[in-house]
Amino acid sequence: MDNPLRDVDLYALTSEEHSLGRSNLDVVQAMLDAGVKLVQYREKKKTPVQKLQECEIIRALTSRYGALFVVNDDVALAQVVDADGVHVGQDDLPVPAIRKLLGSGKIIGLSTQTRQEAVDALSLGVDYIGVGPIYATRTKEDACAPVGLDLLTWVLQNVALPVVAIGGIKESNIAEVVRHGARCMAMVSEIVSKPDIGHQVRMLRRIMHTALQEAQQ
Ligand code: TZP
Ligand code: MG
Repeated sequence: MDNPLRDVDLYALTSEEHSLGRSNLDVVQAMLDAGVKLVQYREKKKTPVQKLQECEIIRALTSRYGALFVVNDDVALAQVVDADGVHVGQDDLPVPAIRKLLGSGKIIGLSTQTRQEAVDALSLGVDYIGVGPIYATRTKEDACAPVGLDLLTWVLQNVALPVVAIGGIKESNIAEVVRHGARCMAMVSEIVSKPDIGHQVRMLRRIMHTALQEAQQ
């Protein structure tokens, strides 16, 4: 498939426990209103029925806004709500099995933490890879130590797959991540934990674009 991240600068994830008391649905609505083009549903603490109900609504919302919808971890959930794809980690169902279930028309994203994992992703047939955590993060409970910007640069130069940088990315370090080659960045707390999500999304995207223009001069 074409690069699914082609039009995605800011890759936005949900996390209700970090959302200042707001629901995932309210947060996603605000993200979409502000121009987010990809939402990943990442929710570790709800029941299957709650997740299904939320994902059905988020599927409808993202379709209305022309945004992509990716479900974290749960392939069956992605299938049943007709999400655009799934994002999985190294310990989830293996990518070839997921491809068998979803077929070629859906997006499969895979988290990678090492050069080897990123290289191996090529032959697995994923559509994009996550690289991170770039910086320290407290959002993911089992996050490994930061992999750093050097891994990001290496992967961008050596692995022919679309890349999303993730982990500890914030207003204050976006420009640095852009200078290391990233064109797509995933954020959780820097979006969902801010009082005005619309304002925050617009500000983060503006900083990305300014940094990109400077990097290209
Ligand atoms: N995978 C690697 S780091 C991370 C995930 C899901 C969490 C990123 O959260 P934040 O708040 O943007 O650091
Ligand atoms: Mg996972």
